[in-house]
Amino acid sequence: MGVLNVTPDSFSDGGLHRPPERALQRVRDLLAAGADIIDVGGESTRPGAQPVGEQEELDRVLPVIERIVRETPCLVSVDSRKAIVMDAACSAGACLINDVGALQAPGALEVAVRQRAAVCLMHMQGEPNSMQAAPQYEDVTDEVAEFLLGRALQCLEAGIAKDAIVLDPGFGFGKTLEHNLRLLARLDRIGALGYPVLVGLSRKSMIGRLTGAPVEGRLAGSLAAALLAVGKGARIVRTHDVQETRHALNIIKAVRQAEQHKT
Ligand code: HH2
Repeated sequence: MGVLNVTPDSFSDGGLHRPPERALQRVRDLLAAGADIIDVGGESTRPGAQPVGEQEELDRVLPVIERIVRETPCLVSVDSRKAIVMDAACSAGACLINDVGALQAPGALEVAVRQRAAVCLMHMQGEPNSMQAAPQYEDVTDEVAEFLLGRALQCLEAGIAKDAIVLDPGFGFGKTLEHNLRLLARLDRIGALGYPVLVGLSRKSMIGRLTGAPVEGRLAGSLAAALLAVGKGARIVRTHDVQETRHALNIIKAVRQAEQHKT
């Protein structure tokens, strides 16, 4: 999953892809680099981010989604917490709702059902503008797993198909470095819930903390984290660096295939 933020303030690509023409070029580059899904976001959820109004978010994402759907063959995901944005994005052709709020906002679940969209349910403790202040858990993996399972069951009850649900532990969303590491170490526990797992580790501050690198120097750390996550069962990797991630994943794929041919 390649990231396309059409925001002025995203932590790593803010302001880069705002005019639709530039966003389209970015999409073409991401597809050529091997992305299967493009995740379009119009509101930054980085720690401390300020919320964006509905109309502003719609104005940011809709023209881009419309053009991607019209002009490229890719699957579009909309990264939003607002029901009205999810609805308009799906009507414009997005097929996956990626919600860091796990469809808890009023009307969000109903939109996903009505639009027959696939959904990515992410765990977050608190809200982006305050979530990193003092995150606390008894056992982060158990709590995240319990939350995600509960949300998945709500989706099933509402009529979303089981194979249209993806779970994401939400690295960096209301979690300390230790929480993130613990979650990554025990990611197989999230996979054991029976749904595909998506991870978003790309360039995040946990990588910066472990390497000392600024945002633009976090590629190697991000790749290592992505490979670890896939080794522990992650099925979708959300990344800003599609080509490099695809290359790294090719190695895992080849080794897995070799494992099956025991000659
Ligand atoms: N992380 C970000 C945004 N959306 N969605 C999912 N499912 N999982 C994630 O880990 C995730 C996400 C934050 O990264 P980014 O979009 O690059 O930054 P910003 O929120 O500043 O736009």
